[in-house]
Amino acid sequence: MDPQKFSTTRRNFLTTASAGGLVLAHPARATVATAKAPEARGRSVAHAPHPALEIAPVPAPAPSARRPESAGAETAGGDRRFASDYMVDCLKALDLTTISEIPGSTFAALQESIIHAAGRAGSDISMLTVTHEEIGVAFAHGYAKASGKIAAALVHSTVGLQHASMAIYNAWCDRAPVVTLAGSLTNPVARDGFVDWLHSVSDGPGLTRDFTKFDETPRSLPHFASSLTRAYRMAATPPCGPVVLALDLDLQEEEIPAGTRLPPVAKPVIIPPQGEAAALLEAAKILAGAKAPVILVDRAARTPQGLALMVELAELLQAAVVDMGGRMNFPWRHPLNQTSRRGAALREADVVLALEVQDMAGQTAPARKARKLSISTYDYYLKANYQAFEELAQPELAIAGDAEASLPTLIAALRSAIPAAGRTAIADRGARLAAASAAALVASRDAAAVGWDRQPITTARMYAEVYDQIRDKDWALLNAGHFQSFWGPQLWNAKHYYQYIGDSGAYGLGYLPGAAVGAAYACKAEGRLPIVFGGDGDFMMTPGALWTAAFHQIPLLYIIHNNGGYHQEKMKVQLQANERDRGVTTASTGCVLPGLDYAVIARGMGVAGQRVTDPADLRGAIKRALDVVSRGEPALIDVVSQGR
Ligand SMILES: Cc1ncc(C[n+]2csc(CCOP(=O)(O)OP(=O)(O)O)c2C)c(N)n1
Repeated sequence: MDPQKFSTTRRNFLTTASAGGLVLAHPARATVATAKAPEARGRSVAHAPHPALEIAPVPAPAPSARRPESAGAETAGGDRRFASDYMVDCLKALDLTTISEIPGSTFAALQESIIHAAGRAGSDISMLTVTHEEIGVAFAHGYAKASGKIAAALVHSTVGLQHASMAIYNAWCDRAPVVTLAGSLTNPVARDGFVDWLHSVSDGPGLTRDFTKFDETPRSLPHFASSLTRAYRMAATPPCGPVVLALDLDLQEEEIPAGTRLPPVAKPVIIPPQGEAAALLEAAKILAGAKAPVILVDRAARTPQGLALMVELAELLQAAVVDMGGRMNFPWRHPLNQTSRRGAALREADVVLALEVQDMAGQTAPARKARKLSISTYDYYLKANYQAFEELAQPELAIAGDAEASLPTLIAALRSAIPAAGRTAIADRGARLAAASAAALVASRDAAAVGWDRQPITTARMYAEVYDQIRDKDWALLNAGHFQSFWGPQLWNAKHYYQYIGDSGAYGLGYLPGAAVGAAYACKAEGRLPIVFGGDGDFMMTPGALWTAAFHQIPLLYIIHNNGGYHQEKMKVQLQANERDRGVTTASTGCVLPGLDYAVIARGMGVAGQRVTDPADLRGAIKRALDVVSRGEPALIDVVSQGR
């Protein structure tokens, strides 16, 4: 980050914050004066204040008493070094330089060191303020998937980590590498008053241990260096996942005596585990002899190379590909992509190769007669308590290994396993699949046109209108579209790895706003146009994420799919009511969110917000929003739309 920008932004923020404080001070004073006096004396509010209840204005300090605003990074520190400065050096050595935070006293020393380091010339540290720890971790989650790099989330001990825990669980289920650094006050003697006790825990990461790959509470700086390196390596090694380190405030604050030698930290080389070679050879033989093979993929392509390998495998076999959408696994308009005719493709299958499919038993259920093979790291990842591992699947070959890392060996084996005589049949299969996917596209487009002019606006029109204006730009879609009937994969044409990042993992609402802003931050570095379609229910869990986008000037087009409530759950209550024959008219109770204006909420946070109710107004609103985004700022359109 530009150090000049960092300090300027902070200065601006301080100025704005104190101005806001003055504005707020007056209504607060009026409340005290009017709430008590009229009740006591039965007089009107306007003339009532009792002199004793008046709060005298605070006099402004004389100019000489004001601290110079520039006192900070440039002047602090001198030659003195503190443990938290070394911690920052370690973060830098591991490229953990994108950091989300909401302040907490338990990591104040580390925060100060980050500010100090970020303020130095040539620093590449970016610390972004978030408004909720759940947003901070979701930010790092989205950032990791969009950038291929790891971000750190700083959270306060106990209360911060508890807020963060839902987002850590999403990252766990989504196999996303996130490093959470939680403050900690493990030494009771060092606790400064009763709140410190409330915010202390003897084993902080125990809160999240069921859904992290690794955690530790380092006791010394050499221990910190090894903990952080191990945490990084564990997070980044497939199956990737979240890790938590608790950093004791005592340790952060220690001064490092001059001449102390501390261990250097180096970024580890990550080598993913490949499936066993003989088993991959066996899988290749089975696939080479298949009449109707289907490749079922979920979190299979971890990198752009993974996407290329997936295409190579599918084309070699001319196999149908059914993409569950955990990552950008396969180009959406590739003729072999059969995702929109998933059921039919699986019912026709005689062999299914599942690549990093979490719910293999459920997802392959339609392929009742098929031989089933899997390559996956999921068996390395299980924990006993959380049931994210899904129903037990028993494929004929369950190859434990990272699918992407195993593909080169599988592809090489397939090249020799496919008999020359079988090539024509394979080509014919490809032609049939191409015709089927072309027909599916026509069907999708026809379906999207249904109710085109209806109000509330259809979700299909929402996606189609946006795509119409961004198709030639370098766009990235940051949501999966589960709650909008998957119009993205049906109508849009994502072909690059970065154009789609998958979804939350645990279906824990509140993921998308933070993750979208984190992913958008990664897109900003690449000059890409990030777009997200998020539910109103999901948005209301973590709306403060928008403020981070506005404050840190992160361009993002946020479309709110405003169907007026928790439609997914409303349908379930309706179903219950139907089954019990009690009528569905009251089934909205508890499932609606009326009276919200997301454009106003957005504007209140500094984001250009518009509301659209008439489909004819969509085009203009999208154009105006894109103009804002092209200037480097976020924009939101609240689209009053159909349930799905
Ligand atoms: C943290 C959390 N709480 C509750 C739920 C249950 N839940 C699943 S979908 C849903 C409604 C989502 O509403 P919205 O984002 O507006 O999407 P819609 O269903 O309306 O399309 C709820 C409450 C959840 N998945 N996660």
